[in-house]
Amino acid sequence: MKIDNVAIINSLRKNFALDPQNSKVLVVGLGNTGLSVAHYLQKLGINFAITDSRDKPPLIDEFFQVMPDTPVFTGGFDEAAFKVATHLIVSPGVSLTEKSIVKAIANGSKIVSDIDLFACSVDAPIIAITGSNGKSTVTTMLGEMAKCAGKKAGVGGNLGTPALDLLDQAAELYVLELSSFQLERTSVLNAAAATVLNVSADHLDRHADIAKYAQEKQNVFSGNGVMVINVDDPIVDAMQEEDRRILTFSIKKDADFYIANKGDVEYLMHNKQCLMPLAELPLEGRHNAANALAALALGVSIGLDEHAMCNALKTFKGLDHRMQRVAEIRGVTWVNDSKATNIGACVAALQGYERKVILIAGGDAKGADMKELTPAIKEKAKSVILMGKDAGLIKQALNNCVPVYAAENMAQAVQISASLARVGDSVLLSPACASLDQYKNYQDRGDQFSKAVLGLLA
Ligand code: UMA
Ligand code: ADP
Repeated sequence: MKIDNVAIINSLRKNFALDPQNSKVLVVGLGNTGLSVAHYLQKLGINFAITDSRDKPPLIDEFFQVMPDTPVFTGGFDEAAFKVATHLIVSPGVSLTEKSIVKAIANGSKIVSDIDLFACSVDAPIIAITGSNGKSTVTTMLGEMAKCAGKKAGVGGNLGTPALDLLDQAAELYVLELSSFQLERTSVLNAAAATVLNVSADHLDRHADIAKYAQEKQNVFSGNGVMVINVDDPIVDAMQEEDRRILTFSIKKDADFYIANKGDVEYLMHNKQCLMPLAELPLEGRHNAANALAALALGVSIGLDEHAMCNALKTFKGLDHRMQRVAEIRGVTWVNDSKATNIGACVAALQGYERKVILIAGGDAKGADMKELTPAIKEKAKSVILMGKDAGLIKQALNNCVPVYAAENMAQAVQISASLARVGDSVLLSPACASLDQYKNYQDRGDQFSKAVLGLLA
């Protein structure tokens, strides 16, 4: 860790009264976050115990190899460990409404997140990116932009490398994707620039309602850095604070970063200046123009060169499982948007099409009201193939406004789609739901889709 341990300990003491000699730290969750926290605490010489409710957490073997002497409690949350803990470092996958955690907080334990620890440990500017959709795309875009501008950036957080593991390499700036789960338990983030890309219903099985969820997202603006605001989204627009430097972006109206026609050509614009033709952005969908504008605004706010940033956008390939073209077979285009794990992402995908598509959707709706999907499906889908746990909810919400077919698995969904598709059609996997009811994760779901599609060639 190329960081000054004394300065970090002082910061932890000041912000969290966390003291290596007297505090009793309990790390809750032994996944990627828990392991990164464990490495961090070990390097600082802070003793801790670790607990996970699962019998065999995924990284337990790796953990024992490097920290064999640390107390580990698995197969349930150990009451005794929570009782003595002065500080709980809780992984994002664990809800703060867990009984043991609620009780510990009532008894005076402090909640600290891995993002808090990270913020206490770096001097380089942090760019923080959250939102219901587009986080990974914008985070990756900005990482590429920094590289093109000759800056060494650490890129991670909810995407890829856990934040604390980024400390292992020196960086001139950090680009962090942050989830609502990470933000709800973070109190000292002071990002140099931050954005909430958009807010639409997601994770309502964990957050009480959309207002509470939006409030957790808003936490990304804590401190006094630049606020990058999507003025097309009323919930985000209302987050603007007085006395802050604000950069706005919009794909619909005038803003600091916006889209305008010059002759027949649409441009990405900054304050009346053409940055690049939109057609040179090699990504499908209008929502990706918004993502590009957000990334440009974030980059400008920390002084990255605009020319270099545009060069990065022109060569940006996009991420797998997001509007990814799998194949064109017998005149039918097959698109994998498996990462569309909520309604907002599916609606954005559908809105990108001029012709009606065949949509494959379904999975775990995570408590969302599927009726919000109906208008976009009515307008943009010619038929829908439903699968997974909440297929019934979607079918009910659609109320026969389009033909609906049931599939038990992806192979069947692809077969049904193939039988319906005609030359010139697109088949879009954009499930509007999480995948965990039927798949290991969204990548597994997308891979199974691609495999079944390519199987049609045989
Ligand atoms: N779990 C238990 N008991 C425990 C601890 C965890 O049952 O004691 C379960 C959780 O309920 C969850 C799973 O284990 O289902 C993983 O939880 P975790 O917090 O231990 O996971 P990590 O491996 O630490 O990964 C977390 C993020 N996971 C979640 O927020 C669920 C990862 O984001 C993130 O990459 C990683 O930290 C590093 O920062 C994943 C994710 O799905 C990709 N994020 C959600 C999203 O993008 O929608 C928010
Ligand atoms: P996140 O990290 O927030 O989940 P991703 O970049 O991984 O975001 O994209 C997730 C899903 O959301 C994909 O289906 C993608 O096509 C869609 N998406 C990306 N950007 C946006 C946006 N700005 N608005 C709506 N949907 C988006």
